[in-house]
Amino acid sequence: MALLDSEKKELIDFARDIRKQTLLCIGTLGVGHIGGSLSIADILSYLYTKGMKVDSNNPSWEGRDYLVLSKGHSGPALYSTLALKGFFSMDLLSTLNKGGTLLPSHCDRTKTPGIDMTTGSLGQGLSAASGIALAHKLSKKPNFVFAIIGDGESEEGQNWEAAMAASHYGLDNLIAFTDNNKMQIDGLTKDVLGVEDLVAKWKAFGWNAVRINGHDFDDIDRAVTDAKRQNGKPTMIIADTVKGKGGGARFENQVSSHNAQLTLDEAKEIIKEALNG
Ligand SMILES: Cc1ncc(C[n+]2csc(CCOP(=O)(O)OP(=O)(O)O)c2C)c(N)n1
Ligand SMILES: [Mg+2]
Repeated sequence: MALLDSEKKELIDFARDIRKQTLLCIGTLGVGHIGGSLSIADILSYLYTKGMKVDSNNPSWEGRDYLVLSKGHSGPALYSTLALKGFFSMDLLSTLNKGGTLLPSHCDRTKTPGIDMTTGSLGQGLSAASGIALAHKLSKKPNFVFAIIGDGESEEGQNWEAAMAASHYGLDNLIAFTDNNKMQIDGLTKDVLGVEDLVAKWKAFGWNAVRINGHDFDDIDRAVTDAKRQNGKPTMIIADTVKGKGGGARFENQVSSHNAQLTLDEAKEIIKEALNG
């Protein structure tokens, strides 16, 4: 069933709030991974509003769905999502990556309520997500495990070992996204080490694979709904996204947005101009 207009409005508003808080917390610190955080804001908005079963009052609830943010450098977007949903106080966002913080620049499951896996060393998250999914399958538990990897991250060979294992074990409770923003730390992915055709590659590894617009909530909803109905196959959703989406001309579709300097005043200016306040 298609999304209702009211649901879509909620998702759009929440994604804008995620982008706002991401810019504010990185602006407070002065530097951070802006591009890859802003590109997943719509996916996070969907997952934490509709896609995943979670309980902000009980982040380690056993019945929850899991998220492994394998591209752990995008932590600021996930922290903003979790704070806005009440997993922890909004005040914590201004402590991003400062001494003693619960919000390190890359995700750490031992520090932050709602973070399911420690990530940041690219290439490992899909293996962790596969392990969590296999454990739940063996225990006949209904939880879904979500993962988000980067297009540049897809160059890491360990992803393809995870791909084989997840398909071998028939992990239909594993739903992964590739945040396909076509850029990585120091260039265009196609120039550094091309990874396409991603849909053909994941299908060849035995996965259900589909390509969507990662900023279109109908597309995201259809792909996740279909993934949850799969029988015997994990799903990879190749989400075409724009790096730095919502960050204005300075950050949108710019390789230099990957890890960039930003003052709090500049963040507020971008929020006014690119995100309508
Ligand atoms: C194993 C490993 N090598 C290098 C890095 C440094 N690094 C951090 S982000 C990044 C680029 C990743 O590109 P992509 O996966 O496309 O991320 P996004 O565009 O979403 O930011 C690199 C090389 C790392 N974190 N881990
Ligand atoms: Mg990328």
